[in-house]
Amino acid sequence: MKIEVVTLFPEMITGALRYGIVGRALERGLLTVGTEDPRAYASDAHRTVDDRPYGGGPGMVLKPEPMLAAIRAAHRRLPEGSPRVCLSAQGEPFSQAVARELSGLAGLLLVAGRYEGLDERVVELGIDREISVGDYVLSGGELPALTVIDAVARLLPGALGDERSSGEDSFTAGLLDWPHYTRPEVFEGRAVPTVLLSGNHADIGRWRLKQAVARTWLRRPDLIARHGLLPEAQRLLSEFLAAGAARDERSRST
Ligand code: 9D3
Repeated sequence: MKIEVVTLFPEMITGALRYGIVGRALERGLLTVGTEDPRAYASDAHRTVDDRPYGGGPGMVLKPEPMLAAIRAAHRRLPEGSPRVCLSAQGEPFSQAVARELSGLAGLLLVAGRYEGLDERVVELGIDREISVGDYVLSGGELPALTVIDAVARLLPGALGDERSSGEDSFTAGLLDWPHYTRPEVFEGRAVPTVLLSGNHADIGRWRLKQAVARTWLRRPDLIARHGLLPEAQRLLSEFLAAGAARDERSRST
């Protein structure tokens, strides 16, 4: 897969991609990431890329000429038909489903804005799709672009070791993860749950699924509303809730 990022801060992108799974995917040639700096297309001696907003008000807007020139230059290096995606707080919410969709592409252009963002005519002429990474205010599109690259890269075939798989199994799809433990067996007075030392893999599997379902129910009920629960997960959640009700009943009388 080939990705190009249009950004005023290319080193934010290249610097962050050297590490971990994405770094290895780049080394293995599963992925290439190039950058294009709109400042290279600024026409004046000061290399100006921003200007005051028509209509007044605070903040600056990215000038259209250098921005569209950079988008077109980067897009020409990508396979025909590669979508041009702008990272924007006004975009559709990023999700694992969007990451999966993008990971199937041969090429992807990401445009990171700064200041108040792009001139709307650049969006009309040079952008196919807008993506947001969540409902909070960032200072630019670079960290969102890196988020998209990271989520997409780990889905590319060969990006994870053969031992790991990016696809969740059907039992844990749409659930939060269960708690993890490693040595020592007791740490600062806190013991590892005994079931994990039992060697009984059926019991361990049920315990993990129960933990995952309980956590999801407590922390992210929206995920359960969206994905539903398989009968086995539903049964384990009922057990968890019944144990809680039983505990509440006991503590009421003590
Ligand atoms: C007048 C209000 N503006 C600033 C407080 C709005 C605004 C402009 C530019 C808000 C954020 C930004 C920069 N953000 C992004 O480029 C961005 C973003 C984000 O802020 N949140 C979530 N996802 C994204 S994707 C790109």
